[in-house]
Amino acid sequence: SILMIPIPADPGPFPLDPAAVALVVIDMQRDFIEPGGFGASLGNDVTRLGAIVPAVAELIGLFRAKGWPVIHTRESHLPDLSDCPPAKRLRGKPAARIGDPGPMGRILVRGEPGNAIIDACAPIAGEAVIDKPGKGAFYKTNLEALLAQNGIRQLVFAGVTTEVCVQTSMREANDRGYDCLLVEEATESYFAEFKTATLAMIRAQGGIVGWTCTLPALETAVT
Ligand code: TIU
Repeated sequence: SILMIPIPADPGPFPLDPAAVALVVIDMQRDFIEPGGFGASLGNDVTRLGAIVPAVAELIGLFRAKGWPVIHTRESHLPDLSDCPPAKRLRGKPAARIGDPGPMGRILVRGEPGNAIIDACAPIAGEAVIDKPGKGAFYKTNLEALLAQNGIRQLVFAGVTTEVCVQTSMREANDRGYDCLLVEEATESYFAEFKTATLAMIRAQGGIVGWTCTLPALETAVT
């Protein structure tokens, strides 16, 4: 389209189409970012993730200012855990398993305090919130139908964690034909080296999964 905005990105310019782009903010929920949630129960140092909150909030603000759609996801399970495979609940040696009581309510259960998106990234009226039982945002959700209904063909990704729910969702989107762009400052992992590796593998081979860019590059290009 002649209205396409080239975003300086890797492995080359991302041809952003303002009429077909949406931001997908993955799992910026207390479960992963605050102590006492699912992320901490797995033995992770959750403080690393808090550092990206201002960048994610800024990115959300940019999309809102442009009038471009913002979609939020939450990883969660039904209170009866009927959507939680036993393999997921039983994996590893967590301090508390999915569904167990924790300081922010039952671990990774829909509607519990820990499942809420943190205030700085909270959805506003009109923004879709996708509850997902898996790591990928498309698995057992209505995301694909929602995107089709709104003519969205490009997805800008942010959120946590880079190599788990963000990368899985980006790969699911890539296989479905969406052009995907991951904003570097707006995603984080519990493992610094996994973030670095994920960014590298996404944009390798000519953008085998998609593109990566910096937040200032995106802001400057679209403002
Ligand atoms: N454990 C971990 O790194 N992530 C998750 O379990 N879920 C998301 O990435 N949201």
